[in-house]
Amino acid sequence: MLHSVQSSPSYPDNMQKKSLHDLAVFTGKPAFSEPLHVGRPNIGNRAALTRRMEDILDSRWLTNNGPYVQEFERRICELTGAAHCVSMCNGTVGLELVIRALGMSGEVIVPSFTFIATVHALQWQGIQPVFCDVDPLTHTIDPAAAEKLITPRTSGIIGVHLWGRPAAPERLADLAQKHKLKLVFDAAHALGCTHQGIGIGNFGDAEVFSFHATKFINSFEGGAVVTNDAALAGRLRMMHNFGFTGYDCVESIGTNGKMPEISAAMGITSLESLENFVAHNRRNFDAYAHRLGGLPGLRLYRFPEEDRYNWQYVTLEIDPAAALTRDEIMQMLHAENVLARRYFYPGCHRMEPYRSLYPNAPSSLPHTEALVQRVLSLPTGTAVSDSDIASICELVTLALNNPDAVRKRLASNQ
Ligand code: T4K
Repeated sequence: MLHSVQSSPSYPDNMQKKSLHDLAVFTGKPAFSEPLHVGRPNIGNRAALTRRMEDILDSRWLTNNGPYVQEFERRICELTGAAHCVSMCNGTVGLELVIRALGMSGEVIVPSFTFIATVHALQWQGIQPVFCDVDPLTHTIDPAAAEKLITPRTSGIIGVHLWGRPAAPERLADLAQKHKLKLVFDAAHALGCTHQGIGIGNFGDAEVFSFHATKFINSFEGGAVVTNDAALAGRLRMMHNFGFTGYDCVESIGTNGKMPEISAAMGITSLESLENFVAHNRRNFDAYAHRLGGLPGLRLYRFPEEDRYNWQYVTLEIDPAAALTRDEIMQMLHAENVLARRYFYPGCHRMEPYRSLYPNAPSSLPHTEALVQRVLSLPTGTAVSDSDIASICELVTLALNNPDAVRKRLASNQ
């Protein structure tokens, strides 16, 4: 049975969908009256945020390394265990600045199975991204494949902790050391995660977090570079403030990458609810695992139990030989107002300008090519309740039990 949604009054009672024709791709009403998104922001304690916003307005200190930014950076250091945090206006600028501050140039090895910002941050500064395949089990960069891509022009590697899964930090560090390369981790998904007990934020030369609205800890927009290298942190601090070192004194090229006070206030407020957000995400993950577990051809991307994760992405892998394809399941869910996402389809190498620059890339990325056809991110976060998940899973089950009819109907709807 499809339940009414207690936690979100905007969703009225969901219908019971007993038969195939109750599905919205046939003649049924959508199961959700409003779109259920992947990436609905988590909102912390509103009263605490409002108090902080009043304080910011009262103090008339709105940006430029104000007290809330300093507190936010302190709290990120406490959480990760890393020595330095330089907050940024977003994660993309954090990536661009750390790439520049480390002097990366020529070629940098990077997975294609990531959000486009990881790759754009290189190309934007005239650095050639060299696409590396991923491990099909972890979805993160394959260090053995990365080693084969090293040339005399290679200056660095960017690993991505996709879904919050650490991207082989030791193996990549060994590789970087052996070949004298810089190593950065795009940790946009991995705040609050650990690897062998060590907080993400402590690996490579630096790690970059995102606090975009859709991340489980958000600062509206925001990012941070975290590092144990004091000199690097100093350079980043200068570079994200136009290169200023004091009044009237510019010591390097720079830009405006600063996080404003309002974002830091939201970030601090979000951090205060971190444990609740993780617990909610974990419950959601378990609910999906319980309800989808037995369905043939479906597999939830899982994390090894020994470390800490934030569980902010629920990624379903749909075997191409399953009764319905990933895209058919997605279309069926979209008709029900469940806006599941194909993160990160079609792979950066198949988006411009990379598709034109590197037309042969697909042949060297077999695991990436396969994964982008089979993954589907499902709604989670505090805006998604257990009864929402029960409804989503019932929809998937109903469709998978009637694959031929659903496929035929989808084809005729096009
Ligand atoms: N590296 C990686 C690995 C990343 O995943 C990202 C960002 C970055 C780097 C760059 O960090 P930032 O520069 O962004 O700090 C979203 C986010 O925009 C993007 O930040 C994120 N990754 C990516 C995984 O997801 P889109 O284009 O898929 O969706 P978007 O932003 O339209 O939001 C998704 C859905 O969330 C919407 O359909 C509606 C809902 N939503 C969104 C916003 C912004 C809300 O309900 N409320 C909101 O305020 O990229």
